[in-house]
Amino acid sequence: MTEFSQVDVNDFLETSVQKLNIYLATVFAQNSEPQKLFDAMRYSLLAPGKRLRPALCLAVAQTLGVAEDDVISVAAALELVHAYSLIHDDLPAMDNDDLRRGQPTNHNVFGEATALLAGDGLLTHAFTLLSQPRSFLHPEQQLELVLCLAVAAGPYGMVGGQQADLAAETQRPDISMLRFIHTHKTAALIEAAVVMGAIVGGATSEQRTLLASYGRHLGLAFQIVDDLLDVTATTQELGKSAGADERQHKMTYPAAVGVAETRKMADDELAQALTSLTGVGLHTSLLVGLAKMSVRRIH
Ligand code: GRG
Repeated sequence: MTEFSQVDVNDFLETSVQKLNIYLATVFAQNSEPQKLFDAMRYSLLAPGKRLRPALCLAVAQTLGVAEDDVISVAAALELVHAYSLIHDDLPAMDNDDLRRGQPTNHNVFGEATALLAGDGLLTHAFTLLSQPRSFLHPEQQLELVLCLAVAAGPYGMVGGQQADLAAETQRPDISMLRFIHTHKTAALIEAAVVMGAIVGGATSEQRTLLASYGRHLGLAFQIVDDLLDVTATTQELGKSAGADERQHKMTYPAAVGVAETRKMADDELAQALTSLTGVGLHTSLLVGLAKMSVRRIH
């Protein structure tokens, strides 16, 4: 296994995103019916996202010596769940956003009913991808992958975090509530991405615990930076409406403690993510590079 420099991390991301995009384009067979539903799913799934969650899954699997072809369907399942969450998050009943990934939101193009169904279709199809027989995965591993993703995406993870986020809109800033929201709404799926790479790679339970901690802290840092960028970046840079958190009275760290303190909190989560990697007994420079990049991002 190789050590990765910063340039190699960029190369890894570029190559992975390209391969993921090619794979994602094949997830739904051409000419599937009803056409409007498949168009709506593809519209959001293939829109230019950062592909952080599947890239992390690929990176952990690669760090454990797994060939990319043996993990790409697992990585893709994570992106399907993420795309579903974005479609539903943008709905009028949720954040009511008009722009996502630089293009009009799903419900603005296909209507609310189809956007709901497109989200449902992406979520359920993720589990089809995970449970289809695969020669390179043991059925027990597949069951673990299904369980890991279901827990992370469901009421004990992302959906629970989203409910808490909605409830917090009318409440005064509260740091422990913010941590609950970030841990569930965002970090749960990012942690799952890392753990799923570890499951495919046959990591030991000690390695899995350390990698899970890396993923959780990286996920927390990622959401803190997301809140910061909402205040500091432009709509064009973000590909979604800047300043939306303030308009929607969201509970965020910049609103609670200011920009400078929030930046320190992101750096602290990054440091904890990196500390988790020490002792994992693997060449972790790719994972270190990806964590640093996710926190120093500008969109
Ligand atoms: C069940 C009706 C129903 C809705 C669920 C669970 C849910 C809706 C929404 C999840 C919450 C959510 C969207 C969290 C935000 C996480 C986040 C920072 C998203 C943006 O991720 P990026 O920056 O986006 O990785 P790209 O577009 O680059 O993939």
